[in-house]
Amino acid sequence: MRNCKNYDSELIVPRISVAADQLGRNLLMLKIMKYSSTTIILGLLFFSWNALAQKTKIYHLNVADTLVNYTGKSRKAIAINGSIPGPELHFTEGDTAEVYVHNYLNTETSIHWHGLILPNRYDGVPYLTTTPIKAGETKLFKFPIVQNGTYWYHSHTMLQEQSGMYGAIVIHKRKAAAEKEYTLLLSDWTNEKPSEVHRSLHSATDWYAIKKGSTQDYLAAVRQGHLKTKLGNEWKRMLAMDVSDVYYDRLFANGLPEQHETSYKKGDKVRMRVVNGSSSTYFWLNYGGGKMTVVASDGKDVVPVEVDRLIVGVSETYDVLVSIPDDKMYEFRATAEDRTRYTSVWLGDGGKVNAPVLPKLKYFEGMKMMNGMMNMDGSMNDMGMKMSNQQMDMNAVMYPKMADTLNKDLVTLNYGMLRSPEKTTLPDAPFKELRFELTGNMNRYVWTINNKAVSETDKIYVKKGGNVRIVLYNGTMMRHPMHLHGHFFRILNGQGDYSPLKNVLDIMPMETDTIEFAGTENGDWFFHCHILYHMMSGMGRIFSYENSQPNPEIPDPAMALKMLYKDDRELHLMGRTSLESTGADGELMIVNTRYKLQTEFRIGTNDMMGYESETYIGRYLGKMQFLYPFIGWDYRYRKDGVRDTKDNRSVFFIGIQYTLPMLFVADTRLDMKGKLRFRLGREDIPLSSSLRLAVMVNTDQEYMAGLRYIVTKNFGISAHYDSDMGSGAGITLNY
Ligand SMILES: [Cu+2]
Repeated sequence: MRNCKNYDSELIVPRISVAADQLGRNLLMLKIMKYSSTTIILGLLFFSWNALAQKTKIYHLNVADTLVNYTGKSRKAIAINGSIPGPELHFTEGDTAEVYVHNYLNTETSIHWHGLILPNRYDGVPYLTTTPIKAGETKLFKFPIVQNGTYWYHSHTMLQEQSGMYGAIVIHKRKAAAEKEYTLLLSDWTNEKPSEVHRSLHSATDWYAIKKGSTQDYLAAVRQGHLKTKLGNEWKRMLAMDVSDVYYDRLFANGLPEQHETSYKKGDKVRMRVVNGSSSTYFWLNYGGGKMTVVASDGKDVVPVEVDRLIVGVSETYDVLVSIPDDKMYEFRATAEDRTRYTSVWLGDGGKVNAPVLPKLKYFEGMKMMNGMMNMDGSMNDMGMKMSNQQMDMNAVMYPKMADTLNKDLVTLNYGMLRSPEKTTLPDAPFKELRFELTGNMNRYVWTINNKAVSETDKIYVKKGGNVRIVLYNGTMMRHPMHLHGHFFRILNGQGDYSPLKNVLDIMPMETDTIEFAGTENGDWFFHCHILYHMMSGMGRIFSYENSQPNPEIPDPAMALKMLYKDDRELHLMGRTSLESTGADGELMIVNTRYKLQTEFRIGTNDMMGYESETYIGRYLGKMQFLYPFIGWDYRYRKDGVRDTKDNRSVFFIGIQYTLPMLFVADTRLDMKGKLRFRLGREDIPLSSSLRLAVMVNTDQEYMAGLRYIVTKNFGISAHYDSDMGSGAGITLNY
């Protein structure tokens, strides 16, 4: 397994090849022009200019399964040309890219060229713009390179990106001053299967928070003097707030936790081309050798701005200049926003100079601020509505060092500081105006726009020659890096005619941001959150140009759309069972964006020996999904029981569940015999990092209290007291 930069692809074919027909044409032109020496010189100039300007650059990308071992455990991954990340692709503006993607996987794949302006059919979103590359197939992507800057490529199929299928793209300017540069592709790695990560996020486990030490439990609240904050938070029906969803085992700089580039000397200036190729990790960048000068974002130049730190959203790219002040080794550090890990590149040679360490987050401070901004219905109050362009980092209350007067002068980049060196005003054309509220529900891991997943909406039609303006409001508690394919948009950030151009907008919780772009293309283009698990949950929209030419890659558009909709229609399975001295109980659930099918069972082992089961299906309603009406079937048998009482019954029922303040669920149900039952309960009250309390009481005068100590993701020790079965202890398994 090789890491770091890898040029295998270029060993297979010549790195540069002037197209044969082009060469022929130039020679012919020379023959015609041989009559005067001036013409010959002009002809030669034309020849060389032409050859220079129209290089066809060929790459071969071999996508194949591989085994990696980053943590002492062997794991499956996907490599391109044998490496993770894949090879760094270099082009010069004006080249023609000719990339052959060979799929050696036994499943289909795709490659999306993130940030590149190219014909729709090569954009690489499977089924939407490009036919997926079937197992064993090769696909040619051939398109002109019409821009310069730092970009990247990655699979757009399912969760393949998380398995390592990404690489950097560097497009050089035609006339670029010589400079030292280093491409830094950041990524995240989990030892779990990406599909298991996705499933876990949709099941009601907070295992990743336990691993990260961010459960924000009651014990921690009491210890840190924040019991009132915690109670206020649960009163408003919020779960623990976190800045990231997934626990990662490693973070990588070009495929390794640490890189060294010792060739730089005192006085050197280096352009760091930073690509955030992670699936769901935001990175803070800081540097041990002084200030960083931001000179480009998402491939587009910006007026240089000096900062001490900046955050790179998932899928964003930034070019920053750093200098090597002495004959030492300086740390360029990328720290996960949740601060659980970091990865570094050491620049220069000599004694080590560390970048500043970012201390742990003070979650309860963030929670307190969130409490102040949240209404009871899960919406945000006026306090938050005025924020935009990363200018007020509400997470800053969680940064311990920000409180220090010593650090007051630290300059943190925000979007308001990005200014295009050239005017970016749009053509004089009518605007189509859209309002997107980013919506989501952390409890059920549902991520949507205007409370609708991709599969619940139609394409949004836009006119070629017209402009599109989108006002986005983030009503969720997480940031979302919203990416538009095939276009650059301007962020209206107060820079007027010089508003910066980007293809990713990182929008923080409660912010309102406005972007706009010119309708210059054809076909269908995806706009989505680039956090992989948010995208797969449906947080996106499709822009479709009216009267587009048919896309030869998509012969059956209706079927293709169905395939695309499959992503967020996925069903997730989860289950839990407790095996205790008094009996066994458990539940099995199948869920998707709106529906839940659940079955619960209890089997007793004592004198009250009997069993019961409840199976029901329902649909979650409303943006926050606090309401859940359902229909179901209740079966209960007790050896000594009397028929048609609470002890022996077999009935259909209808009911409704409602999530109350403090996250208690009120359950009211009416069975076909006219009996009304009411139940109040809550599972998973986080007493400490690993200890959970469950309580339940109902109108049949049954009650229950249980404790569960979480040992591993799938295993816990549990004990409970139950009005029917008495007290028992045992183990709990969950899936
Ligand atoms: Cu998102």
